Amino acid sequence: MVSKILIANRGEIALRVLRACKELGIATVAVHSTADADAMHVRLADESVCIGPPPSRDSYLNIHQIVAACEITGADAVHPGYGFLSENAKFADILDAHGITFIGPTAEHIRLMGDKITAKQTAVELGIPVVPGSDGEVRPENALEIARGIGFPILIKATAGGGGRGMKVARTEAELEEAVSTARSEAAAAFGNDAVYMEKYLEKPRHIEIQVLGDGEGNAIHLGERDCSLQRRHQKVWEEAASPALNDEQRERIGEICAVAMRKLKYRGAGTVEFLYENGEFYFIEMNTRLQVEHPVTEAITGIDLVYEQINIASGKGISVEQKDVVFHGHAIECRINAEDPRTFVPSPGTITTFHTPGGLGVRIDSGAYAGYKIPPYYDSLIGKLIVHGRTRDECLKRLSRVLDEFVVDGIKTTLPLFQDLVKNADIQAGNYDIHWLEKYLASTSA
Ligand code: MV4
Repeated sequence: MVSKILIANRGEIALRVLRACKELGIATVAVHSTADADAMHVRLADESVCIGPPPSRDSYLNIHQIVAACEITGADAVHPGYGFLSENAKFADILDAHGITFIGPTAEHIRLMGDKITAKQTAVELGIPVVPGSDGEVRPENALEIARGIGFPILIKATAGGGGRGMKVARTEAELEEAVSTARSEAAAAFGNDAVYMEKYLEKPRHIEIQVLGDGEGNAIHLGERDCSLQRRHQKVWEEAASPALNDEQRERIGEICAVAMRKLKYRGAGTVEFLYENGEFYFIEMNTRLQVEHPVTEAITGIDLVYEQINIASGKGISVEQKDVVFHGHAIECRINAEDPRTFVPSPGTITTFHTPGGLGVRIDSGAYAGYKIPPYYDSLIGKLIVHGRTRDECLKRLSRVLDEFVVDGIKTTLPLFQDLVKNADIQAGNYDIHWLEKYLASTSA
């Protein structure tokens, strides 16, 4: 049982988790840094604890402070949100040692998926299709032989990586040695681990991810896909469900592969299996063992509250729906509204003077922002998410265009104008884009 949840996060996701707790009748504890004393998640929680100074490492990443806040308030469970400690196996272990429920997978599954080589090996064992590549780590002395076996172009990735850091493309044999050496030193600098592996480089894939839920006892379901191909520097900008690239049969097939895999793994909680998709084929790249920023598009088309499911699973109540009862309705698009210059993406912290949010059918806004709110400079620049739902993709796009016209944020720069442009773009309207589309578009429109 779970009766009081400490939310170890801030911003819109802390609010998102709070809302599910309230609907479940579970008491909430907010934690915050000194920079977030005026934040909405602090105001709306039943109790709050200040856990340290502004830098994340001293507050939202400070495990001891968070455990102490649980002890002080009597919280019996922690929801980590995304980012911060959400995929920290040590945190899950420490909570366990204190008899506090971590609302998420086992520490063992977090570790398994946190190492990209063991994640990929596990995917193979579970019957998930992967990108052709090296069998584990590649040492510089074996690189050429392994690369010849895979075939060029080759992508070198950090074992400890994720999010695109430490990746290097080698298009020819001549480029290989330097690419391996650069990837290794970048990996060492970024992750303190210079191990790398190799994959066939896919030139123009889409990024399609499958949402899964498992009860930890061998029952698991999938909730379809999200298309997250529209990214800039590995930061997602626009996500949608369903993917404009998939038909029902492809969705069923890859979804079922993931659900079966999660049953075999006895996966617990919410997870996302990430794929690259090219020429009708799916290639596993990573699995995220957390709730993701873009989860609302899945909620919009399934009607299933993912945080409610996470909490029920952690309470031992299992998943509230069976696979046969999961039905997809219409189309949803999420726009990440960042406090950034819409052209340069330079952060724009400061005070929001006007915050007028749109409304109407099919509109959801997840945000902790309000008029008078001062965005602190210490954290990521996401100030809100706009999620629009329609019966068809076309209806969703038209609604999004209307909603963007209503949205007013003054006092700071935001990425709203970028979405005004994207929603009118012919490629976007046609669903005709891959993982490189947005960066090419931004380069072509920067005059
Ligand atoms: C790839 C790839 C092409 N081929 N793997 C980037 C982040 C990391 N999660 C995986 N990434 C990629 N892996 C192979 N074999 C291209 C990328 C990639 C990418 C993937 C998803 C979304 C945006 C991307 C942007 C650049 C590169």
